[in-house]
Amino acid sequence: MMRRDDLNRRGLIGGAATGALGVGLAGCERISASPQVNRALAVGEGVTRRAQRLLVDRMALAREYPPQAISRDFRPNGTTAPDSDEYQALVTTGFQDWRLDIGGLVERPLSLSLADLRAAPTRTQITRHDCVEGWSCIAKWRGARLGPLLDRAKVKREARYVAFFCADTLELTLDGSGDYYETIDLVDAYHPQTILAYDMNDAPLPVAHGAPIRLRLERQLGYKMAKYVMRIELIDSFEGLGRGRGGYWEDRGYQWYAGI
Ligand SMILES: Nc1nc2c(c(=O)[nH]1)N[C@H]1C(S)=C(S)[C@@H](COP(=O)(O)O)O[C@H]1N2
Ligand SMILES: [Mo]
Repeated sequence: MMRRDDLNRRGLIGGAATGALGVGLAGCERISASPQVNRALAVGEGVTRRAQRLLVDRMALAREYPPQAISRDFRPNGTTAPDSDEYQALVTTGFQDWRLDIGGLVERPLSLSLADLRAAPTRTQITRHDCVEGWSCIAKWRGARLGPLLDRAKVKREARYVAFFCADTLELTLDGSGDYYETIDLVDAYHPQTILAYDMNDAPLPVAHGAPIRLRLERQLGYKMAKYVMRIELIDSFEGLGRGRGGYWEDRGYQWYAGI
């Protein structure tokens, strides 16, 4: 039976990413994906139908809701106000001096302002946020789609994951392993609903929910959706980050792939 691990070994998940995937996937919008994904979806390339189905499933859209479903009070969780002087200074100036750096295994590192992000290809979605602690809230998110940004940065072939580094430290440790970070693979990075959200319910993202931007990754649990993202890096392994398991909560025992 073909499992996610097999896909990984075959290099279908977590490969380098450029190019565009054609139309016609059930329930999907036009998706730009990695050459590996494109190849896997093409017929007669030696990839089993089950592997194709797994990939198509990974790319299916999360459920979206009508405006009436939006939660009156969306519960903030984890860090609700990073306390570093650096972050406080950014808040004071309305994030005017904030830049999102996209680097690592890319040919063209980017440094983007909020205005740059607002001018980038965008998506708006009303989705449900599920926290591993057992609560859910629905909100409307608007943000820059991650895929086109990665295309702009030109992801190198050897890249397998996208790492998000946040402004907050959730646990004070000597080695910095208490800093919040997350990693996702390139299939998720290129999913059409994967956005760097700068608006929540038609207003700028509040500090409690991750200002100036937070990741929305609608097929996975809440802890994957890094708030206060300061820097993005394309990497080939997450062993060297934190305690090596791919994220702040993963380092403390949670699953790396938190599919819902
Ligand atoms: N930087 C950062 N991102 C984070 C967290 C955090 O503490 N710090 N908490 C995570 C968890 S467990 C959840 S459920 C959501 C909470 O998002 P919310 O505050 O918008 O509800 O953010 C996730 N992303
Ligand atoms: Mo959570």
